[in-house]
Amino acid sequence: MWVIGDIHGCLDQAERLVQLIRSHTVASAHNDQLCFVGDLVDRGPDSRGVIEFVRKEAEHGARVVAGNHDVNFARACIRWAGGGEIRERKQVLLNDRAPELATWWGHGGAETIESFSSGEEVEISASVVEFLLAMPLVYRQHTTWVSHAVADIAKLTTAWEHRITVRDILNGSAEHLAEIYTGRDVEAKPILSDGVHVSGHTTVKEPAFHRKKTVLQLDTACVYGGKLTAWNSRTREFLSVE
Ligand SMILES: [Mn+2]
Repeated sequence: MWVIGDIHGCLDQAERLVQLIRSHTVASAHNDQLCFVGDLVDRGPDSRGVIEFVRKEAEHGARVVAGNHDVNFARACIRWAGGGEIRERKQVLLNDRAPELATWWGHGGAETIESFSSGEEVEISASVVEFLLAMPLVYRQHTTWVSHAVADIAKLTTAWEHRITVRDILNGSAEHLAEIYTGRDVEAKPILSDGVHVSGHTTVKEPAFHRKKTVLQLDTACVYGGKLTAWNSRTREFLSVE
């Protein structure tokens, strides 16, 4: 499997990285699954395009887990239309100062709204909202675990076994699992007995292994002028684009 780091609206880098993976795949004759670590949206120029791109890849077998930014965007969508389609004037949405949206506005949410607008009108389809709500927190393939942030293995196991999604987080039934998309303390967690736990969330200059190589941090800050990185759990290769 190829695990891909935080995209944050950087559609160009996402497309080029997946193209690079595809040409690599042709050369290696192995068709490894893609898995995105979440934070598809916010800060970058084309969150809408990134969601479309990842949805298309998902139709062909790619997986994605939810990041804190995806959860924040979903929370706003629920607030504005209860899970249905959103059609509203951009300024009305941008002026919504509800406390539950404060974090999102402070972390690039306005760029996401901009990407869903044409002129002064914003349109977010119900199928986009449903895609966000259905994002799971954890994906596991063999001994590789993927979640947006570093978290206790017991929590990862719970979220995986119960197929916990963003919907469960927002309806309050899984709030105790929020560490899975917000955790940052790599050293505090018990290490896996085998396998690798791959995550994004905390930016690193180069992909960084911790805990006797059982924890990998893959967010190489593409939205801040860094690069977008992918890691292959079978071959342990890295690929990246600037
Ligand atoms: Mn991020």
